[in-house]
Amino acid sequence: MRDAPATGVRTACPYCGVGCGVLAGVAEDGAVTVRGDPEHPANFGRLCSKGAALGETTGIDGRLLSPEIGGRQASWDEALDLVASRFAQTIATHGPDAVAFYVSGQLLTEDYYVANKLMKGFIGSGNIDTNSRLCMASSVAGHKRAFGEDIVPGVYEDLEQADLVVLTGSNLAWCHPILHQRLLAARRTRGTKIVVVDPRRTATADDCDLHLAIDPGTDVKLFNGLLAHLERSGAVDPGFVAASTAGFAEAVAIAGADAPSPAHVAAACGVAEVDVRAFYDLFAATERSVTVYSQGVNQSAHGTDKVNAIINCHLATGRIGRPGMGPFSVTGQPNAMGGREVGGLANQLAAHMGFDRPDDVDRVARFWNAPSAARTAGLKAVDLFRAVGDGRVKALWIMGTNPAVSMPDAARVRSALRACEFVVVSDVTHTDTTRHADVLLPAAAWGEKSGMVTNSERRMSRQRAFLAPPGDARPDWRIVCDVAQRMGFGDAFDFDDPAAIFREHAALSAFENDGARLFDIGALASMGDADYERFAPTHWPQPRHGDASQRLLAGGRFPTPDGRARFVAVRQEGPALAVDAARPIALNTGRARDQWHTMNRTGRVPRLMANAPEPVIEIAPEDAARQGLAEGDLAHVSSRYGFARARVGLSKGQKPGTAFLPMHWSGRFAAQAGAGALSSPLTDPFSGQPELKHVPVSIRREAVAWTGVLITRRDLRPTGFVHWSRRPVESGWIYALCGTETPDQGILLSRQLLGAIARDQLVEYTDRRGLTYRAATLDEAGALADALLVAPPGQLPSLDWLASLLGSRAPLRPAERMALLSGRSPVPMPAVGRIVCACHTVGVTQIAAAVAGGCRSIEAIGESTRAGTNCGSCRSEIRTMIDEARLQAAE
Ligand SMILES: Nc1nc2c(c(=O)[nH]1)N[C@H]1C(S)=C(S)[C@@H](COP(=O)(O)OP(=O)(O)OC[C@H]3O[C@@H](n4cnc5c(=O)[nH]c(N)nc54)[C@H](O)[C@@H]3O)O[C@H]1N2
Ligand SMILES: Nc1nc2c(c(=O)[nH]1)N[C@H]1C(S)=C(S)[C@@H](COP(=O)(O)OP(=O)(O)OC[C@H]3O[C@@H](n4cnc5c(=O)[nH]c(N)nc54)[C@H](O)[C@@H]3O)O[C@H]1N2
Ligand code: SF4
Ligand SMILES: [Mo]
Repeated sequence: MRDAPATGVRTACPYCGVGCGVLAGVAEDGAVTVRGDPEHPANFGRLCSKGAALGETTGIDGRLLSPEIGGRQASWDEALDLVASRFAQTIATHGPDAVAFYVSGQLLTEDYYVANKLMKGFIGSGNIDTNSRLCMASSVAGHKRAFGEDIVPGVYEDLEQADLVVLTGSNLAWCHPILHQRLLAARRTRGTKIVVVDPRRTATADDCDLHLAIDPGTDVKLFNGLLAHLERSGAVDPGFVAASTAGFAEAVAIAGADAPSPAHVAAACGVAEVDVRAFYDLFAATERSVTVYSQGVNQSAHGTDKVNAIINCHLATGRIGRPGMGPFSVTGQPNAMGGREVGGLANQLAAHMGFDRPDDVDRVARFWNAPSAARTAGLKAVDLFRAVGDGRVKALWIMGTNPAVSMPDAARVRSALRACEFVVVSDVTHTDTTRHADVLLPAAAWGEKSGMVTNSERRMSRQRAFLAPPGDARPDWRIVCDVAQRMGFGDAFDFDDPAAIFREHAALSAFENDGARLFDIGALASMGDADYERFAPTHWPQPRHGDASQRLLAGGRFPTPDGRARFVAVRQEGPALAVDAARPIALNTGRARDQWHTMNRTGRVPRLMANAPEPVIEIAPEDAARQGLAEGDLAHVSSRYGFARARVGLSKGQKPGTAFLPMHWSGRFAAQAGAGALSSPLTDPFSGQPELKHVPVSIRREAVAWTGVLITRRDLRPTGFVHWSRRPVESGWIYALCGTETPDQGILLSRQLLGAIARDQLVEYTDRRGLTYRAATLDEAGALADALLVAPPGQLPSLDWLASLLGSRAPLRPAERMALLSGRSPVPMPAVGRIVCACHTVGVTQIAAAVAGGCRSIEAIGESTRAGTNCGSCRSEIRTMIDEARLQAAE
């Protein structure tokens, strides 16, 4: 890690919803340096492994540098004219609902605002949806049912002021690492109890007092049981329930019928009764309780009910809106919250207004002076891509998201994109989605664009540019405004800069808002350009007059017509698709520690790829044994929607009958390893969010006959392989290859990938039986350019040395040349092994050596190797290594 200067441009991290402040600078040699902003109230100077590696993602390698039409370079004028005219023609012939936008929680608020304004206000269709449909939609729907508005009441300090934090369906340690570190620090001084509810034993579950490994999808049962227990044990706050809520009696009666006893809940959720009782007693007895939830709750065909089952328990105890208390849906993307403010979901209007209220529709239309504004909700993501597939939507503009990978039933989404008459994609790089674009628009990336983002605790922070966009790249808001202007809506999109857009967004939040909508940032509507530039992280609401307190829903008033919150009576229902004999395993998908979504940025950083370098499906040892699968085998996984291949990883943290595949692997980093191809498009009836956490699959072993590895400086696209994956190393890539063909065919395929190389540059070797092949090429200076090794499974050497030769770019010494084809260093080199600590690049072998040398605590390992001393995300893995060593010593 390179140390950043003490000063720099104050900006915000573009990854998760914690929303950490970053100080970014450009060193004299042009390298971008980053460090945590000590003054930012989300992180107080800390960054996780992904944030700390931001400086390594800003290069122009792989960037889109100019607009493209049908694969050829074009000018902005030509591209923008074409987009505007094709959209206008489609609307003129087929009506406004024949076009759509699919956007992203990674856009800045200003980008998002103008995209929504163009579609809903001026094109006059509700057809703008966002990847937040796959992410936060169930929380939004649950909040609206309970509170009348999409309100996250709490702030991060609540996690530090609580005595009990329940983390359900959240792998906070990996997905919101800095917030998790804040919680753990508070726990050290306060003794906070942590309960984790997750079918998997995650890194988060490694640091808790109680882990309830419930069966997938049984959350409603667990929380219904809790509500019934709170009532039985006298933990309900009758004053709050009477004064501030409605529907308690019915909700508690149904919960009691659905989950009559801890014994029943234990059996239904597949956990021990003593653990259920322990959780219920702890919750009943602890006033300062926060329940944090995320995708294990939202990404379900009953996600909205799960959200309300949780909120019900907080309403019953009056634990909401007060210090150290409340339900807390943590947002995933950096501006998921901002997207909800501008109304980016197809069933929302701007500024927390809704299509379900005619006054709101009219108000937004008047504010925008847009008489033909949309009056009805548009298509939600899964339905939207269906409509694209069957030709109802004929022109689609995708911005800042990669649906060919991240949508469920991804094969169908790809064929919809292929079938669509006109696809526009705005991105910063080529992706699996850009392959389907008729027009490709190069967007300015993080560090090059300016605007606002809002984090999980409703805190707005500025992203600020500190680099010039490369080539012709432009910020998204400008691209949208340019198209709007060409479609004849110039007056409404005549913005000079993001500040002007933000002021309009703030003004709309306050427009005819007498306090009925809590999202009110009217005080910012008159902010001058200089104040916008200086804007320090601030919570909303920020009304012109009235209450700007940080915690919302305090005092027992809710933004419903009668001011009362609603209990929602819910019943446990099964997952949308049940496992059966043909597909006996419930596949769960989610995140790895150091990767961001479809890897377009984090997949290019060697140290972020080093912890989990290949696509791995985690399976319980019992299930693996039944299927004849061993660690490292290649598995063929299939659901009713499609298939994927990944390496087998045996994991005791996986419940028998379940498996876990990371969502990250796109076609740019592996062959057919995408979770989206397997995932289910069946959705929650209220939120439209798909059940990404549960799909029945069968898993079988592929008989691998040969394995290979290519270390190369070149960015290649393997084709024809049963399986490959790649990871970056310094100065190049490592491709892991394998196949079910005969070894000689494997050698042939691999040599084709190596390509035609002049014979004088090539050294090669094939064994007599034709099972092993080794080749290496050197550049003019005599440094290693490529190395290809093919061998029967299990017989490839360690790659540390060859990778280091590639990285050094130094001419090889004679001894090194001699050793090249063996792949083994002529002199012993310190082994690193798979990287555990991505911040300080410390590997398994180094940590194991420190443990063997007597280090028996995470702190001791940190002192000896530096591992675990920066962001802390790897501490649970280090602890597991120490524990395993202890166990072995005891045996
Ligand atoms: N490293 C990293 N961090 C990220 C991201 C990333 O790509 N990489 N993405 C960001 C985004 S956009 C998001 S939305 C967040 C997501 O953050 P999280 O929601 O914390 O992450 P996931 O891994 O998707 O899922 C969380 C957990 O839900 C569990 N789960 C599955 N089924 C169930 C169930 O039925 N009940 C319960 N209670 N739990 C279940 C899974 O086992 C998993 O451990 O992360 C953000 N942070
Ligand atoms: N199976 C399965 N699928 C899932 C999930 C899961 O848990 N399991 N999780 C879901 C969730 S919660 C989410 S949030 C989604 C995320 O899924 P996606 O949104 O598809 O994932 P990203 O890889 O973040 O895609 C963002 C794209 O925006 C581009 N980009 C970056 N900066 C900019 C910019 O400034 N402007 C523009 N125009 N483009 C930019 C990036 O290059 C990248 O291609 O995946 C969902 N899909
Ligand atoms: S926790 Fe990590 S990924 Fe999330 S905002 Fe902070 S530095 Fe970025
Ligand atoms: Mo997300």
